[in-house]
Amino acid sequence: MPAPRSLPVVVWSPDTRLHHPDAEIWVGVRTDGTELPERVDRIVGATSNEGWDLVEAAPHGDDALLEVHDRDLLDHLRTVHDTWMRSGIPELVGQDKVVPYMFATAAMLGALPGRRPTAVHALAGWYCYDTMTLVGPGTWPAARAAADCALTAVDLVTAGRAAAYAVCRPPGHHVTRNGYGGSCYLNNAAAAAQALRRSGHERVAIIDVDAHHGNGTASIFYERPDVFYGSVHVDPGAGWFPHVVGFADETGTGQGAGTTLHLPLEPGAGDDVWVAAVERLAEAVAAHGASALVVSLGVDAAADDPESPLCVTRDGYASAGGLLAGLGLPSVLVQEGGYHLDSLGGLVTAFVKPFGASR
Ligand code: SP5
Ligand code: ZN
Repeated sequence: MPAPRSLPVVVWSPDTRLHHPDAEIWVGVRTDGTELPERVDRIVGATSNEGWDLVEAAPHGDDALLEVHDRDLLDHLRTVHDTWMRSGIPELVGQDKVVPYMFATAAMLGALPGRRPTAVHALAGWYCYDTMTLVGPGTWPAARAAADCALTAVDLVTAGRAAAYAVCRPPGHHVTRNGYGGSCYLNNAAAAAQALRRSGHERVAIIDVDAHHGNGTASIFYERPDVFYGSVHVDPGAGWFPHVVGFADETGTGQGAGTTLHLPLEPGAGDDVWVAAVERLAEAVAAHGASALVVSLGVDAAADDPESPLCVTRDGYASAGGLLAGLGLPSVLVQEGGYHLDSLGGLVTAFVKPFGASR
């Protein structure tokens, strides 16, 4: 029997497993990767146990991606691993993943313009802004598949589903127009929001409940009046990634003044304050007049998660899902972070479930 139309539909792709970040370089040390392919298996397993429809992502062209990213970022991600493998570096030092060693920040350039480097080991840091987001042979096909998951979810919602959840992996909210980092390569949520705009929604809202501020998404839409970005996250000023942005006084600029809302929370914050913040975000979505919603669904704010100090429970995620589903908007839910394998699936289904309740 086909599932009733009101159940959430889950979009995935086996290709999202092709990215293998077996290591992250953190403070100069090679540490184990956290954003693992097994995340997909855990999430898909949990959604299957709920009996939700599972749909494989359909390939999409680059159009929606090119509206939120520069073409040269896409070209770089597609080609850089091949270039790296031909560069002699793997034979020289044994590094077969693309890792930057220098970054052309304002500290290096001052008033000088800076020129795109020719050496691939320098080029790596022209686009990647940290040392934790390595590129291997499967990174581009996986990142592209993750974007296809998000865009297929948009198609399903545009065709009349109330909500669709995309198992995007690798995640995307740290990717700016022209730079990547934070375990992210392509901004799936931004592409989804832009695709919803193109499908006719004049005002779209993105709500980001990942434990970290989505600096990529925020920066892409910071000057846009039509796409609202609201996020609850651990206070970057308390020492957490992305450290330099995500503060409450960043509210948008120019035409986009007032369409960004950042709600940073103290480390240790639990369900009461976190759910109250999500409620404020939901109110802001309504005030913006959005007719469609994108959720950047990171579940790394959970107490068990190794990558954040927030202490949200499964009940907290369920309440947050209920508040956002209660807006009654066509909704595209996009997976972001969440690294505790044993609790990952339950957190995701707790949040997504209210989007399938009769509306
Ligand atoms: C999408 C997402 O949740 N990205 C998280 C980016 C934050 N990464 C900061 C990592 C800080 C160091 N963690 C130690 C990991 C050791 N493997
Ligand atoms: Zn995160």
